[in-house]
Amino acid sequence: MSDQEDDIILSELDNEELVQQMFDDLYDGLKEEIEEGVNILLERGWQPYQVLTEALVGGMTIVGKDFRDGILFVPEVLLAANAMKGGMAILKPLLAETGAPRVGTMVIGTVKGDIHDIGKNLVSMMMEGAGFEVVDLGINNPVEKYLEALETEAPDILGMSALLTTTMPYMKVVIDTMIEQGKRDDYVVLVGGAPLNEEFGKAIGADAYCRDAAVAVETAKDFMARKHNKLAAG
Ligand code: B1M
Repeated sequence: MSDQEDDIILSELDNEELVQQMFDDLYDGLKEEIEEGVNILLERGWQPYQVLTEALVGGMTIVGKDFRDGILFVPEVLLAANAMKGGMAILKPLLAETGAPRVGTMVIGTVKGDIHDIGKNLVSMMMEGAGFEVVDLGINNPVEKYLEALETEAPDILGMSALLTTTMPYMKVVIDTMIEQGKRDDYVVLVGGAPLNEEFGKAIGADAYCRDAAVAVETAKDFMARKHNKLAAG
């Protein structure tokens, strides 16, 4: 059979088949196919938020699980995240118009003295994939930069990344400054990076250490659910 005969025409699939196909395409990091799938669903009258949650976030959840379980590795996840970003770029302006609910907002950055950003970028993409608004401060962030972003962006979560044993103590500088300024309890602080561990996270006063991007998403969702339950309980 030729390749052409194997080709799947996305527009000929019914909605359920198309969403399943988009899960596969996201898993395989096929950006153009994901963009096409998103456009087809929108043309069929799907709300942008439904496309985001059912097709993209649904697909990314599978990617996240297989990444956590060691079935997928960083390059594949970056490709999947890139495909997802393609779909999200189409939905972003439409979501802003329709005012779809966001899961929450996170400000994230790599700490001062550290220029590693691959892990942080992966966390950002996975968080966006899970419906969070992410404000990425980039690399080499001094405490002032974090505090300024907390002020201007008013996020639910502050995420910090460090890959060096020499830069990870800087996370404590940021948290201590937040305490000094009476702002610590206004945010959930999540930290991550290869040299960290749970004990370190506790010792510096973070709310949680996240081993990888999938754990970061699960932990962030968990904290948001607790926050909403607290608000609902008054
Ligand atoms: Co650097 N480097 N590096 N490096 N580098 C390491 C970290 C190192 C372990 C290599 C080694 O020696 N074996 C070592 C650190 C040793 C130590 O401190 N104990 C090291 C060193 C020494 C250095 C330099 C000092 C080298 C030199 O110049 N002499 C230098 C430092 C520069 C600086 O930052 N000031 C340096 C430079 C670089 C490059 C620029 C070449 C490049 C970075 C490119 C970039 O990021 N754009 C680089 C790289 C690529 C690495 C390794 C090989 C890979 C890091 C990576 O991207 N991993 C790394 C060795 C290693 O880790 N195996 C190494 C993949 C990434 C997906 O994983 O970042 O762990 P990771 O992120 C994970 C989790 O940790 C977690 O989720 C992510 C996804 O699952 N996570 C978070 C991360 N951040 C999070 C934040 C969260 C939540 C979860 O917030 C909520």
